[in-house]
Amino acid sequence: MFSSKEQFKETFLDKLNGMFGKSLEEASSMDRYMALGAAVRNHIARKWVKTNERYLYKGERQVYYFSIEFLLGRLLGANLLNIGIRRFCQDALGELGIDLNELENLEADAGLGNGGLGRLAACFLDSMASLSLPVHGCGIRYKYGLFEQKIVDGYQMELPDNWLKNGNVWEIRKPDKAVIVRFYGTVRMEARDGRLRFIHENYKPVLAVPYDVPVIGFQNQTVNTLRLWSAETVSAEQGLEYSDLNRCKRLENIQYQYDVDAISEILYPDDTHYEGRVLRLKQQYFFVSAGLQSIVRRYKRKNGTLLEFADKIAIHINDTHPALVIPELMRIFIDEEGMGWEEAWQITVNTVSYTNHTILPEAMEKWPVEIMHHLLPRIYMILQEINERFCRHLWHSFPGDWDKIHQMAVIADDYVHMAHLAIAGSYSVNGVAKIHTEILKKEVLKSFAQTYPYKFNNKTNGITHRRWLLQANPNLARLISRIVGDSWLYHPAYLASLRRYSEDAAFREKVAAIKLANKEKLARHVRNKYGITLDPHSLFDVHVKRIHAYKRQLLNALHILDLYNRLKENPDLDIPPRTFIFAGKAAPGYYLAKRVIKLVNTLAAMVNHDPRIRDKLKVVFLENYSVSLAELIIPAADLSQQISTASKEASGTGNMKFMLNGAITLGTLDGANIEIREEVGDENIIIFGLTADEVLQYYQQGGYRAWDLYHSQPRLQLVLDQLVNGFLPAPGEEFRVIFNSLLHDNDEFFVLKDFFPYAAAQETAGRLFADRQRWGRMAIHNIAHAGFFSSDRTVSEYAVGIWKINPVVIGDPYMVGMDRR
Ligand code: 26W
Repeated sequence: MFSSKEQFKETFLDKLNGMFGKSLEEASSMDRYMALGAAVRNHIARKWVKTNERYLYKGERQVYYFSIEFLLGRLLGANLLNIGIRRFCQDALGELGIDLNELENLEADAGLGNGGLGRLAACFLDSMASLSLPVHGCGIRYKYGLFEQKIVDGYQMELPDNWLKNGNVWEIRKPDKAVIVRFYGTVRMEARDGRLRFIHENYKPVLAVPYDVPVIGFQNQTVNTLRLWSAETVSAEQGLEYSDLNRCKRLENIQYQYDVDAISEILYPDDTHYEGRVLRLKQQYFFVSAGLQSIVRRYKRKNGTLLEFADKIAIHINDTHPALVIPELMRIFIDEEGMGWEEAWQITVNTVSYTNHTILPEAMEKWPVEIMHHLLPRIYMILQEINERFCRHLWHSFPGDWDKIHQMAVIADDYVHMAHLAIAGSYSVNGVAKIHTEILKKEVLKSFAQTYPYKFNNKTNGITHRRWLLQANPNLARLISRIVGDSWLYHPAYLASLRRYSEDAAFREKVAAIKLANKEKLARHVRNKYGITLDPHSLFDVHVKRIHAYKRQLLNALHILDLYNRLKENPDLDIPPRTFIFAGKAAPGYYLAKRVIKLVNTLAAMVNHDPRIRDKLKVVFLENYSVSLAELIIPAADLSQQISTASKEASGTGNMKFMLNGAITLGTLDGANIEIREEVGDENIIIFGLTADEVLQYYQQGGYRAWDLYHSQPRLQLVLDQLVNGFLPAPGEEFRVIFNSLLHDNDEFFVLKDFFPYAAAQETAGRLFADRQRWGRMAIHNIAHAGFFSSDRTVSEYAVGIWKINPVVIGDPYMVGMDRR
């Protein structure tokens, strides 16, 4: 801890002088931000080292969480809060005439993720460190994060996200811990000492260099590590074997450099359609192999043998993207450690656990055998062996049922099926919300659940309440702590003690005042950036998330058009003034999603400029949705739109962030919405639309008849016609594809089918909002019941139910000697 403000200021100024050779007056804001970051990093350095020592000496099981995405956002504010010195720094910097908020806003978001899956990994890191759990992250240090979205003339444009251009104060490069990952080449078999050896030759070596980022627990002694790997060319200094060096020389140098750089260059911006691109597979194997090599190396240094590996190490894979951990572990055990197949397999299966995040068939990863074979020849051999043994095993469960075995195979029809690999090669498979896990067990992975019922389990997602309430909504956090104390920060379930305050009118007023201030802050941002004036007293109706057909931004848009029509027909229509707020990125190649963005922007242009309805409706699309923008938007929301086609959204986590900030959910019975309803009760959530069972039933029947609805519902017909009859201020055929997806392609996502139930739910929302006392009660109920959705709860469930690990804390008898050092 800094002993005084004076000492802190001295440290900060020393950093500024040392790093930039500048005085306070000369230093730019960016210099100041960097100096502050470096001071904070130094401040926790000792704790970081001590945490690792503790883990080492204690010798209990450690977990490695492998994820191809970590959507961290900014770190300065979160780190200061977790260390417990944010206030202190703010005051001390204030005395130097520096605004801490300004410095915090200079930090580039670490946007190393697309959406839910990546942000979940980031929330988990925070909870794992805060619960003193020995879990480390393993991922890729992308040079470019998720693209920056610009809206030009209503269309999405993608710009590179050069987030490292000013450097990254939070990372430490560890070149001495680099390892070599091998691609391409051939495998030679050789009998030596009575054993068959596999020798990988003529491969292209890539140097994987780790960058470690500290993950600071909330006001405890834990600093865990997120290790991100960066790809570099191998050179003589790296102490390469002679043969490797020779090989590099033989390679076309420029091409080699280019190929290597590409590996950790960009994050794939598509989280909906898997793409069988070689580069993506390279990325996956790159961080998997690097991570495992460093884990095994470290383990062996401590333990000598690998006999107890599965007792001491757990590897968790976040979706199937890191599923190559399974054959790669087998390769290391067999080829490098000389183990037999059976023993290696047993250790591997007992080490790996897997989370599934989606049931969308187009997102299920499968790799063409050809690509796998060419890029990773030895891994492919192992996959073939895994497949053969797995199919033989299935034969016992389903004797004679070739169809079933074919359906379940790891390799079939010239593809490697990654989910099948992940299930066969792990001891635990979990879904991310109750309904999602049920659908996995009963539909998508039914045969697997029959074969391995003991592997399947549910772990409903969660979010870190520290970032999403304490940090994003400091005034609400302070109010809560004043009323019920601050133990909710450590035990989020204690938020429940707020429940009875929903009946306290004075408290409701305070909560409402904070909400209003948050809305004013967002309105200021919108005004400064877009020149659009929002009424902070209007209902802020918010739909922010990736743009995807199943998330149904289109349903929201069509309803706005319908509302506009009705308002024009009857300007006295009794609805509270509403501000529709959208944000979200579409995958660059996702044509339909991009048209939906254009549609929303077209509606905004039309509605916002119509003097007749101006004060009743506003529509804004905020560009470049990111963690930082979410932190601004979510605390300002009244209504949280979670309107996916039932069965399609595995869980959703935005829904949880909104309720924690006192927004009311308007949603379908999908993902975690179902559990939110269970927590808050029917009267504190607005539910509408088809259920998952109904949707699945329709699919079995080949859908419903969208045209019938069109012909029988004039209101709907009008809206649909307006998409294509020149009514909207956009080029002629602009929205024909949307029209066609609804009518000619028969509305795969039930937008029209759910339209009237949705409109009715929206009316209910408006009515409830108009009753401010009622709405205030609902808001408080939502906050009070959000504790369950803290990632502290989720991560504890993983720790107990899957990983079987305990917190590692100071004060444990084992540690006494060490703590005194
Ligand atoms: C293109 C390959 C691909 C496929 C799927 C890339 C990324 C994915 C992810 C699994 C998509 C994703 O982010 N899924 C979301 O995961 C969240 C965390 O569990 C859930 O809350 C969301 O419902 C789910 O869509």
